Amino acid sequence: MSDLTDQKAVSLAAIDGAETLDALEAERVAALGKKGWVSLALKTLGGMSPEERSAAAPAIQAVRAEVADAISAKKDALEASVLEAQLASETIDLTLPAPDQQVGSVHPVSQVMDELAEIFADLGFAVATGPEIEDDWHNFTALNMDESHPARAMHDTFYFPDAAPDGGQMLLRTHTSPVQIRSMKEQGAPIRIIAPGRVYRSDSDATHTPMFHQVEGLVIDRDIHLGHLKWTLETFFKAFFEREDIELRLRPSYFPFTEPSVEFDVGYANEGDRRVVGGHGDDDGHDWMELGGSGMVNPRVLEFAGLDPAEWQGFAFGLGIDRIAMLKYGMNDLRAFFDGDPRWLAHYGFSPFDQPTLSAGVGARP
Ligand code: FA5
Repeated sequence: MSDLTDQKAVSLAAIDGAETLDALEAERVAALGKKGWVSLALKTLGGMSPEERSAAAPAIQAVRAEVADAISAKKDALEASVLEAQLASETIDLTLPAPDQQVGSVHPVSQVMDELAEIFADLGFAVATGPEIEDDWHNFTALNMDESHPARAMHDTFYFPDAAPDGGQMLLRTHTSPVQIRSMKEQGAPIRIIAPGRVYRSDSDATHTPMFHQVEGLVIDRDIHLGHLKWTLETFFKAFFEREDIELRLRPSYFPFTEPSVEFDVGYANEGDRRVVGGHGDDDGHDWMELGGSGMVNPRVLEFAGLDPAEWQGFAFGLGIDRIAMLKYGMNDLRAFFDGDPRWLAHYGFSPFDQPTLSAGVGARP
């Protein structure tokens, strides 16, 4: 028994002197492990008579409990000192600026699409979509441009070798106007939609790119006239540019799918190399910029789309989204929009957290 007392004293001293968790673990194995001295002492109980065992067991169990308690207390103390050392060495300076976080930015075209959807939603317009790979019939024929129509030449585009379901050609759509046909065929009348999206033409200079964006507008009802068109466009541009002094000029024009047809221009001032929207285009230092085409939907188009022109009429418009983005946010070369240069996007992009809302003003603050 005195052996046990000696071993206990040695072991408790070693536990107390352990400087690391590893050293403490070694002491635990030496005492309480399978071949540790406490375990061996417990094994000797097996060879004793019941009387001897009940006399010896309490002392051995007491030693075991004392050693186990000492190990657990030392473990807590060592862990606490490790934590303290860590806290002392890893100080946090709360006065330092926060590290830069890489947040992506919203492309101006996406931003402007969100802005216009917000404004037109307020005017009661739903958003419609159509395929970018379109068939000849929806892109041209149903819009009153038959195969020999010269207006097709102005929409030179990219054709696919595969035939369309009706035997015609498949092509990259040249405008968003085919969505007019698809929406009228699907929904019938009355109808009030906008259709923003990508369109393609073989065009390339500072104000024309082979891929660009348009938004189509279509209103079909029983008593719609050009006055509604002008009010809708003017109301839209005032909300979009967040200015009351927007002057819109409607110019007679020609589109096969509208009759009468008008192009609409907006007045702007040249300030340095920037064009600032607002004012009358004929005033000093001002000019007009064409933003899109429009008109009353041609009765032949209504017939192609399955509507009776004796009952229904309406207006349609199409405008260049990239153009109005340039005008609102001050870019001067359209080609840079689609170069994919991250520096351009860092400069002109918008915060993804800046959602356009009518109540806060639809415009993003770069
Ligand atoms: C059309 O595409 C007609 N579908 C618009 C329309 C719709 C008229 C409904 C009547 C009724 P246009 O080809 O003019 O029209 O193009 C409309 C606008 O798209 C132009 O005013 C211009 O803002 C923009 N646009 C045209 N070509 C390009 C291009 N290559 N790059 C960038 N923007 C372009």
